[in-house]
Amino acid sequence: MESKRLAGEKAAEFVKDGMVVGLGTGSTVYYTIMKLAERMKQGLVFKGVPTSVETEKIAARLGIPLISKGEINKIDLGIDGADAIDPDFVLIKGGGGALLREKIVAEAADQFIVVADPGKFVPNLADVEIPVEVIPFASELTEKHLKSLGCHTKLRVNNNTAFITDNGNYILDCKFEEIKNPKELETQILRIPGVAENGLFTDMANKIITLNALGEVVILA
Ligand code: ABF
Repeated sequence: MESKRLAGEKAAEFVKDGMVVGLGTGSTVYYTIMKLAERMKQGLVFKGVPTSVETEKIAARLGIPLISKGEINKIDLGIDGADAIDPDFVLIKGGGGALLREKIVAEAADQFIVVADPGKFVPNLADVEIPVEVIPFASELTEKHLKSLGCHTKLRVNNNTAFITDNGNYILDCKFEEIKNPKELETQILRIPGVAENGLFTDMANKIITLNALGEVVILA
């Protein structure tokens, strides 16, 4: 989609020589990664930290140098997509199932830029399911606990079998009737034993790159 390409490519301009860059997952940040590979051929020097096996493969195919696991100490800039963005820039991520590594990278990055087509903006986060990554051990108990927070849960499936994340976990997509305080909800979900991470990203986005009604790229901060 053209809007994804424009937003994604714009973000690549923020990468400077010598940076360690968190490379997100999804169809918008794909264009950022492609643009970065192009800039690399023109002399840009940087290293990437991929947020998923999928992104790792794309980066490796493009010859982008990656920092190995166990050697990730500092991330200068993270760039990633989102499934939903509310008026306070709270994000819901994890539609692609990569939320755990995405949050580790977003949290660690000095700056975090979100690239999103205009369709990702929602007035109310409760309209969107929150993906929750749970470890398979006793996941029924974790699910029961999640339901006690007031949501409907749905085990994510792929080809009639449970979807397995890059970390060997399940995803429960959780639909709340209302979300009054996203920050508090993010913490409440995280406190449940068995939850590895959830897709609410509060207080993380420093910039959002998207398109306005005229189809022009805009940077919201
Ligand atoms: C990733 O990008 C995921 O969290 C999310 O599922 C996806 C966003 O979608 P898109 O493919 O439209 O960029 O960050």
